[in-house]
Amino acid sequence: MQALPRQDYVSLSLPGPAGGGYNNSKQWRRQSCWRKWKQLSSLQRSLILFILMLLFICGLAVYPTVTEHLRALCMGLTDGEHNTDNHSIQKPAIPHVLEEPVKQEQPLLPEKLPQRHQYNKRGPPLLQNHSKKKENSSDTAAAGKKDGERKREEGVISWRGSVIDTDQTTEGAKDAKKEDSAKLSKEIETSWPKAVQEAFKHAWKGYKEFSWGHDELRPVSKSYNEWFGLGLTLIDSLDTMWIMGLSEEFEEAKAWVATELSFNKNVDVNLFESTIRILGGLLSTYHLTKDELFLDKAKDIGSRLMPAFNTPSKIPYSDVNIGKGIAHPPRWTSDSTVAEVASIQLEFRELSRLTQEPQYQNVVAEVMDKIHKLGGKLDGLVPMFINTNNGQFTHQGIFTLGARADSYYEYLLKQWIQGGKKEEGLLQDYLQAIEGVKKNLLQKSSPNGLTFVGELSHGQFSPKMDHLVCFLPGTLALGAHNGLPADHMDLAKELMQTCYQMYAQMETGLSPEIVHFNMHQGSIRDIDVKLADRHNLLRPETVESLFYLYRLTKDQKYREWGWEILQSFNKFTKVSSGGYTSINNVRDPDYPSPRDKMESFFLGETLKYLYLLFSDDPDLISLDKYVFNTEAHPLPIWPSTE
Ligand code: DMJ
Repeated sequence: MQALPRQDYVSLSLPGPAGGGYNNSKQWRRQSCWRKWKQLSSLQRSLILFILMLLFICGLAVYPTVTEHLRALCMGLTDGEHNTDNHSIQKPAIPHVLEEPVKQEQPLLPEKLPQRHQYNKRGPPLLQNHSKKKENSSDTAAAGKKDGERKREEGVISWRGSVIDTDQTTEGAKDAKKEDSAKLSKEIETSWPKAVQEAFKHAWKGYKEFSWGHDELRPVSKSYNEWFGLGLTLIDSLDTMWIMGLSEEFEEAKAWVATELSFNKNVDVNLFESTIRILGGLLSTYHLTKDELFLDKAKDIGSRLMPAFNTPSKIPYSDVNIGKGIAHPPRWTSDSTVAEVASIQLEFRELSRLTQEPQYQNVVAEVMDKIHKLGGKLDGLVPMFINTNNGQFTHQGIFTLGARADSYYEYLLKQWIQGGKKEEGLLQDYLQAIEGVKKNLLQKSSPNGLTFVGELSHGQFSPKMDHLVCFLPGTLALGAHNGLPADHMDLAKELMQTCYQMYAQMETGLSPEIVHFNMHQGSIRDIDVKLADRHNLLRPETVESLFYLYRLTKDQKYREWGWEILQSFNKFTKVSSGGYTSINNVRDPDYPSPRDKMESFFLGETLKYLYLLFSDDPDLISLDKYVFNTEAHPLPIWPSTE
């Protein structure tokens, strides 16, 4: 086909008043305007100037709205290019495949919840504040509301119109609140866990129909994505189905594990991901079911991962070919990330305990021991990379609780708990790290003073926080429950509020991958989201922490927040033919732009934690008997006799 000549502009020739060209006409208009201006009285001139000033100020006030729209227009192009998980990049897909945002069956009327979850109020910052105030003054129904409920609504109102709790309740209001809470609790127990089961079944339907036995569902294109080729979603979901009592689904998945799952494959797998999802999933399913099938499979994959530790430093490589028994680092570096090498211990230690073969525990203990002794930390905080040849930290001076470091901190505490709280070194490293967080990374946002965990780069603080950091409130609460300082629980509650706001302040009610907090006085909102960070991958960290906070405080608000989040997932990520999809833009409820991928952790973690959050059976995976690995697979706390 012949290419058409490119035309970048259209030329117009405009006649001037005296037949002149464009330049003359412009000059003529300028002169005539000036003449007219001179003929005006000074009062008229002042009036015009005043109106112009007013227009200019109004223009500034709506500026965020304008930019939001422009950004939304660009989203499809830019966000699709950003992927933090190293999986294949999916093109943004058409939105009409998402479930129509009709009201789903809601066991609780939205009016009964504190007014935080009202999509029609979402909008640009200034409008929201404005509409909320107006609504408060004119809403006569509000006058009849119970004291406790009204007090809640009197909390600080964020720019999106959501309420940030302030604890100013009177005694009478507290009683009313208790009554409300008991009623709510009953309703929650009966219907909310069912709503999570329904969500799981819908996700499973898509997986079963379009990607059975493959790694991840692509719900929009009704196909699948292969990462390791090991049925990742199926394995990650096993214990969730068991916990939810979905026996039919569990049995068909078990049959697949028995007949189809083989690790004798010439594939490269990531050591960390396959340990937390596959080894962790199989071990926890074995514990819940006592079915030897899962232990046999766990031993098989565990032993195939061992070559990763054959490195000069004993710090493992990131990748292993489980068929050939050869491990290697990524092509571009000989570094591994600290989170990856220090978040495989719970699983390997448990494998040793079950098999009575010490080699699994030994290799991961050596990694912990090396990191424990390394220099280059800052008040217990670790850099993000470690070299597999010399065993030293690399890219030093950068500290985060987010990607590449997060679960190092989580596993310090959890190994200590798993082993019966005897391993002093782990505890000391954990306590020191939390002090390091307080000293170096903790700040408050403006205007509402949300506590957040930022990052440090060569002494320079950045108010950036990954959604991944939202594991921290749960971990801190778990530590406090196990006898660590009570102020860890205080911090857990503050950070929980922040993580909730990362959802509540977005137009879809879903958190972006990364947020930036405003710290300067006079900011109009606490949270900003950069264009490239607006995606939501159906991640679990916030609902994970909500589960811990609810279990350990019994404060009903954490369940309400979880319920809001579930509804937002249903509204903006549910695909009608089955499955849920990650999305590109949490700021655009009209075009969230599906990414066409359902991560295995949505079934393995997000829905499991939501179910446990709503279930009122404290023995359903008791926190005094089990410790969850970083992929939400519960492993037993070792009996004190061992
Ligand atoms: C999961 O695989 C694990 O929770 C991991 O620790 C972090 N990333 C995902 C979920 O976000």
